[in-house]
Amino acid sequence: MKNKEVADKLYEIADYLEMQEVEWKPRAYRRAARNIEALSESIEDIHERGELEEIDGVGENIAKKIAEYLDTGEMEYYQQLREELPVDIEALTSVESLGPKRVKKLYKALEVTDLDELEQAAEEGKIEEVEDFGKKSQGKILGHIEQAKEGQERMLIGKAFPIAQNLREEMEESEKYNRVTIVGSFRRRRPTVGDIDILATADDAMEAMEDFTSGSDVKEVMVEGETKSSIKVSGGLQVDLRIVDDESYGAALQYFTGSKDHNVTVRTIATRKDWKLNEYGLFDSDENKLAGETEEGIYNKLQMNYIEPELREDTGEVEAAQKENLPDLVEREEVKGDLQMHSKYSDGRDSIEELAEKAEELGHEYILITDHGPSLQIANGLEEDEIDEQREEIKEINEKYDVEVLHGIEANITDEGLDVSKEACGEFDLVVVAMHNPTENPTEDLIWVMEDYPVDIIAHPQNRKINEREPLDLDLDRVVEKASEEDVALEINSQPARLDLDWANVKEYRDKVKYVISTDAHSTSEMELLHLGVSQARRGWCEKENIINTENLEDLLDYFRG
Ligand code: DGT
Ligand code: CA
Ligand code: CA
Ligand code: ZN
Repeated sequence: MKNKEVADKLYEIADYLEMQEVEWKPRAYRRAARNIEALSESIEDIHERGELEEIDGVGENIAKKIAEYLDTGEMEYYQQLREELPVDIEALTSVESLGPKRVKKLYKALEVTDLDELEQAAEEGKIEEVEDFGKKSQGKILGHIEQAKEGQERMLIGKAFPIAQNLREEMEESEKYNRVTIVGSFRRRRPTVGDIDILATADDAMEAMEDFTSGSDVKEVMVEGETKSSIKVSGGLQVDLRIVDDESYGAALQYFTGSKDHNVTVRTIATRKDWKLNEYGLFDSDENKLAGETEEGIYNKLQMNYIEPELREDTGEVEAAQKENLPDLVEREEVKGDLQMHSKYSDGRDSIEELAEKAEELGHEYILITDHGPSLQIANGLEEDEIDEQREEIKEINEKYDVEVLHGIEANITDEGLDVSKEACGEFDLVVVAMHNPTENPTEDLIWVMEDYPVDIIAHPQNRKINEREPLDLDLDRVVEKASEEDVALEINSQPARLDLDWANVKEYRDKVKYVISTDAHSTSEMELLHLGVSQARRGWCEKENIINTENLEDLLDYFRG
């Protein structure tokens, strides 16, 4: 599947065009790229049917370029842009505070083309001399280069998801493999993954490996062996495949799911009994095999409950499993609605009606429309008359559809306060607030807004962007205390780069405050991301009771109004 590869090319084209200060075109390329990334089907299949133009945001022009790339492996337009400005745009713009236009300035002034050259120029103090840069921005660049370098190595799980799922499906359909499971950090749903680890059984291991290393999406074969192979697929993602025996499949699952720290703790339990645990099984001191076919078998033999993969981070789960005290983790099917999404009224792609239709398809009982408040100009925030218009439209839609469409807003907290008046807040079904740019005193500001306004939910409380932007400097103890006092829920946001509140904090505060899981979708396809937020809630040990949008509509509204 070349979806990510094609999307990356289009993103790069957008950046190159932005460097050349071309208007509106960059947005068109980014939109197309985002939609291609979100496809669950492979773009090669769509191309084969001649239906590239049916992808949202892909017009004749972009479709031609994609077709050229899929047919020949090259895209002339891209090559041409790259020759004009031969810089590693993807890497350079991944440095926080550097956008395409500033990258161009650095290239023109200092011929900086990649991260190493950028680092060198900053260290030598050359950047502060460039027009529009100063000592401060030079310092900032230096401070963020390391993060950018790391960011290149770990991929967001949301990005890796379609690639991994597709690989797994292809393998499941092939006769070369019998059982196939994705393990490692992916199975634990860590927010970022270093690589994808796959475990399989096969009648003929060599044949299976050959099939794996000659797949259509293989960019590079790094290791090819009878039990383990490593390849690189589009986007530079590494995939490891291990072929194991049926009778030790459970032991291998347990071992290769990790985390390493979890495994160490589990192994200690075995060692205390004078037993041995490895990827082949659990053995007593006479090498008799006690368990290994299933994971449950191993955990149970060690006198503990089965531990869900999301919990295996060595944060107390082994002890809880021994005491039969593990949480009964919340499941995707238990979530009854989605409490953050954007329509065309602000920066979303689709109409409220399209969002409602999609919600019904997903089986939601309710959704909350939360377009941005007026202060978020870059996201086309709503003005008062648009809010009224929206309210009317939602009334009409509610007459046509079974799903309950609630009228909300994502009001923005700035140094000037909340961008929606108290009165206006009172008119919404639910009020979501967020801080999209840090204020002088983020903790104080969140607290007084909760005190003064009828707030229901704090969206992406830490406002982090994984690999890109540090979380807000918040005193979460105090925010949580106030939120709990005011019946305000904290959001677990499902956007791949956000996954905010972070799972470790989710775990820390789960008995002190309630959560909601939302997608913050900017299109109907992003409404499918809910499972990512659910997985982070699970990593945070949440049960159904911790998540308010597992309640039906009536109880949900009672909670917030109570
Ligand atoms: P990643 O790839 O950095 O996102 O994280 P993981 O957890 O997927 O780590 P990875 O790919 O290096 O290895 C997959 C799993 O295999 C890991 O979670 C635990 C197991 N494993 C690999 N090497 C070792 C090892 O040297 N010792 C132990 N105890 N377990 C290992
Ligand atoms: Ca891994
Ligand atoms: Ca690995
Ligand atoms: Zn937001």
